[in-house]
Amino acid sequence: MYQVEAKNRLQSSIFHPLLREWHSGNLQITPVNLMYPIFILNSPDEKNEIISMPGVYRYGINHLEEMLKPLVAKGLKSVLLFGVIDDDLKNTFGTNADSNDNPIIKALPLLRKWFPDLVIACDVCLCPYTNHGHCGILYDDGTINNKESINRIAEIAVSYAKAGAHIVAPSDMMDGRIGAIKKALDNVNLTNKVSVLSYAVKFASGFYGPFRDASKSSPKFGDRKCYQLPPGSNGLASRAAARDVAEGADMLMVKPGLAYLDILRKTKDTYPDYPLFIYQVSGEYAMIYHAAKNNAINLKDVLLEILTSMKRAGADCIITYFTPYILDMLIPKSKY
Ligand code: PB1
Repeated sequence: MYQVEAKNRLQSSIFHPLLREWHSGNLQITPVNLMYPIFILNSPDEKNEIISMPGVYRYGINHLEEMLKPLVAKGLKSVLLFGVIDDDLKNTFGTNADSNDNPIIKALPLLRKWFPDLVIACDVCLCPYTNHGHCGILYDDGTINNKESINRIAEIAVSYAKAGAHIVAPSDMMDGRIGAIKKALDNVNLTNKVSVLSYAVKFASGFYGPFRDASKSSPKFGDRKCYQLPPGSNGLASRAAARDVAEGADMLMVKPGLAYLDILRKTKDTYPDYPLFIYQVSGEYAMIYHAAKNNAINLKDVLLEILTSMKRAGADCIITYFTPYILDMLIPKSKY
């Protein structure tokens, strides 16, 4: 029987109106171009503010509906889910990541029921669930076992797909995980129902500190420089994007944002046929927040300026913790 090549399967990019909109190009900053990252705790009734990211909270499942309802009413179109579990639930394989008591697995069917039009992306990685805090499976010597890692990442992606994710977004940066995920989705006949948003061009950045605090996902030893791109690597950035396109990614991402707008532009120019996401990461959020808090900048003006720079540099969608604030900014105010 004729096998359609992964990158020629277009249905996974068009099964939802929002995906179709992303593929249709949209030059204004509207809710369509925003994706809101949300931290979900394994304790259902807990809610706590993230010290390193003032104004950003971790939510137990029982807080999600009440938190999201007003944002969806203001036009929120998509969210990106991150699980946060207690250390005693972590192990070397990140077993909790796709277990029945994983906060993402539990939240997905509820979010789909409460907000049928909300597009739900799930970050797929091992670092929030491993006791070593790395994004993959390790050999005994502490180095990355790439083959095992991509199999495990693909397993987790399928679990989130089965639980109701519209999009799986692997942030692990393992070589070949996009192809592994696409094949795994194909094996369970979900290729045309779940989109793969690849963190294709992701750098080993100093801007991730607050997130690692938020999701308790710092590496227990070493760092992530053996699997995240060196900040100066133009060539590796191009090769990473080319690799993930060839393996069937439906959408691409550059991360972090502000310090990598040249890479964003180059990626968009090279792959104009792919929706391109940019992640305004936790360190960028904290930097802007504290500058505004200390009256060094006007939050609304500078945030709008930064968002505009990201759109100008080619971003189709901006992943930002400022989403609630921006939704309020976008609500047309009566002039009189
Ligand atoms: O906001 C952020 O800083 C995002 C951090 C990001 C989440 N996808 C990763 C960066 C890191 O901690 O290395 C998590 C990696 N899975």
